[in-house]
Amino acid sequence: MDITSPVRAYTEWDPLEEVIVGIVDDASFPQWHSALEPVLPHGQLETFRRHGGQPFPPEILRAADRELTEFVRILEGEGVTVRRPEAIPQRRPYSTGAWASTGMYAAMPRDSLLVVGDDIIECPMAWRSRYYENLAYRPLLKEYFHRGARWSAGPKPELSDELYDLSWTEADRGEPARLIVTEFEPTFDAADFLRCGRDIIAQKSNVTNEFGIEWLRRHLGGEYRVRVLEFNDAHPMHIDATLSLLAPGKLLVNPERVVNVPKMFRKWDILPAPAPALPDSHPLYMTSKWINMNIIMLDEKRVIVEARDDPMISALKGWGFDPIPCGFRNFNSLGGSFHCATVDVRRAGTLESYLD
Ligand code: ABU
Repeated sequence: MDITSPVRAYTEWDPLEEVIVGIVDDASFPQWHSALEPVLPHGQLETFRRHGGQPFPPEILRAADRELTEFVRILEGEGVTVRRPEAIPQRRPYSTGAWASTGMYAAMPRDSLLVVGDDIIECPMAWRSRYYENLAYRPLLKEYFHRGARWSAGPKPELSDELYDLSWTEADRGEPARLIVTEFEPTFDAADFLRCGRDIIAQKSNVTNEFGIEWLRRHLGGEYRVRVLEFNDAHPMHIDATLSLLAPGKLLVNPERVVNVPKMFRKWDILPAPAPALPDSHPLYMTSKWINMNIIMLDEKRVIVEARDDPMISALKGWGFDPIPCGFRNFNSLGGSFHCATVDVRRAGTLESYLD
């Protein structure tokens, strides 16, 4: 392990030193594709069919951009170095020969880049609209590599029709979730993984298959245990509105999705997230309201929370944390919150075990 590497993170809570924060430049509805259907809120399917390949509403993007500026100001004020991706055109068509698409955004680095130890991994993402998303981060990746980081990438996926269950329908009540991705090739999004020292907590989802998890397991090698959990979530895509690792021994859980707390956390305090405060009228194009759980720890105490989420702020204070409010509701409309909008580049700390 190169301790001088500019990339180094073992947990979700060690003191945050450097972070990439996403941008909303050119952010656009992804072109319609069957892979979207299982994860979009029901009321949004028609919006995506109609507006695929067009920009998100400009007033939302302007307001989200202002929120990001404030988020960056807060992070820097707390002593964190903030880096930003490069704006790349998102509506320029591209094709592999087998299919064509346009892009989406570089707003959610947590989805496309996974940091484990000193390795920064470009994820083989399952959505065609995200095929080239990592180009926005390439200047940073090259710089981190030159300064001593390890830089890896999952096998570039083909994203041909064989990857998708084109006959996908909702699971019947009580059945496990049906996933749209097949095992044709490895795919995963970084946001389906959480770092807990030597344990990497993972879930299978509509973008992360077993093949992708196995690729990551072998890539990481014997120092880490990749442990796959299943939740009560009929439309899984990303684990970070289901579990949040707040500190050693403190786990925030989505009370609807985590019906039985996994045994590995039996010695931890289990903190059920308060019900989301977002009103029904607030547009959420690509996420559930449980995005209220998508917070980022600056260390074992300081945590950035949506400014109007009073129930979450009170709950965190009551559990001994120091919440720092930041308005982020417009950014939430694009499908994420503070955890999604960031990727931890470096956190102080060493590789330890926290779970049985
Ligand atoms: N990464 C966002 C997850 C949103 C959700 O599970 O509702």
